[in-house]
Amino acid sequence: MKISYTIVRCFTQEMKIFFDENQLLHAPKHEFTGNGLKPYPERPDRINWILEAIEASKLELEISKPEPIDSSQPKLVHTDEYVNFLQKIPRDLKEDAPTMLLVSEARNLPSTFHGNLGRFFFDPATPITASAYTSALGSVSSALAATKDLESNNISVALCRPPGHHATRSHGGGYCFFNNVAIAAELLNRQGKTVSILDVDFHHGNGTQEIFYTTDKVQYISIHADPDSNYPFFWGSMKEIGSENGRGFNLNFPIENTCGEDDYIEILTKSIAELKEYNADVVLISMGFDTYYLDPIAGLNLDVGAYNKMGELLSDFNHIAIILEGGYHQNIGKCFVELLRGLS
Ligand code: Q9C
Ligand code: ZN
Repeated sequence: MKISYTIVRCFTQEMKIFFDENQLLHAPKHEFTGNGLKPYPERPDRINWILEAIEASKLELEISKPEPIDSSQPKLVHTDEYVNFLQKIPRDLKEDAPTMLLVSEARNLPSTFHGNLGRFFFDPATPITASAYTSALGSVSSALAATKDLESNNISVALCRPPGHHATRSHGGGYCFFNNVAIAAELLNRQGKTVSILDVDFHHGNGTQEIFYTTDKVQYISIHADPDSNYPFFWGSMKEIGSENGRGFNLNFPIENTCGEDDYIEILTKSIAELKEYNADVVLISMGFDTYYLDPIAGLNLDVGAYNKMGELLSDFNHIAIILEGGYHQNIGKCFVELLRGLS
């Protein structure tokens, strides 16, 4: 037991953080919120906040550029027509979002980009820019590089931005285009490995849940704010346990918005017991920091110390990759550093 603990520590020293500069290109200005336009919270600055905090910390970490990928990787989980649509975003597009969502069968398929947006997004609050495809592909490449790195290291990190866990097979939404964690899990499955995904973003990862709903090769566990009153509303209840072969391999833990750190850690501890029982070859963490108490769009009552505890609890696992999802306050840098300290 002592030995494996020492190994984890020693690998932590060589922990690699993957990030591609293309991920910074997608920078919409506004988000439609239902009661007006607000500044877009999912900003490129989020990555800089994290990198600056890592630099200021005394942690020895290596920032690495991932290998470039092409459209065949997102197509491992997304439909060809969705990926092709994003690949063909007009180069002169400034910023756009659907003004109508297709919810029943279309009798006319429009020829324009704007007209088609409503076919490929499930909310009007995910603005698209000319760089969305390039940035989303960069984000996937970071997730894939981090999972590949687990062949030689115990822990790795992918600074994914744009995030991914809301993206379904055929639709973007919730600031997400390609489901980074799902693409990584699918690739691992195809290599014969089982995967657990623990999603600790404030919001339920509806995309990830749906992609693996009928398989027992990926266990999906999510702790998130109760969808009865929080985005994404239509998914995330405890009743959603998976179906067919996947029955019992989907676990949702909805929590009250007022939930404090002790309650949160208790549910996290329960989730970790479930992960241990499933005993996957690889554990992927959909890591959201929008549970932080100052988060501008969400927020539970977690302070920086909670992320240190989270890291400590997760340091028990042998092949674990941290995949960034949400978190919109400047202090996500500090939260990230605490998570890494806990893991090491
Ligand atoms: N007033 C992620 O954290 N809008 N996506 C919520 C809140 C959408 C969040 C509005 C939130 C999506 C990855
Ligand atoms: Zn979120």
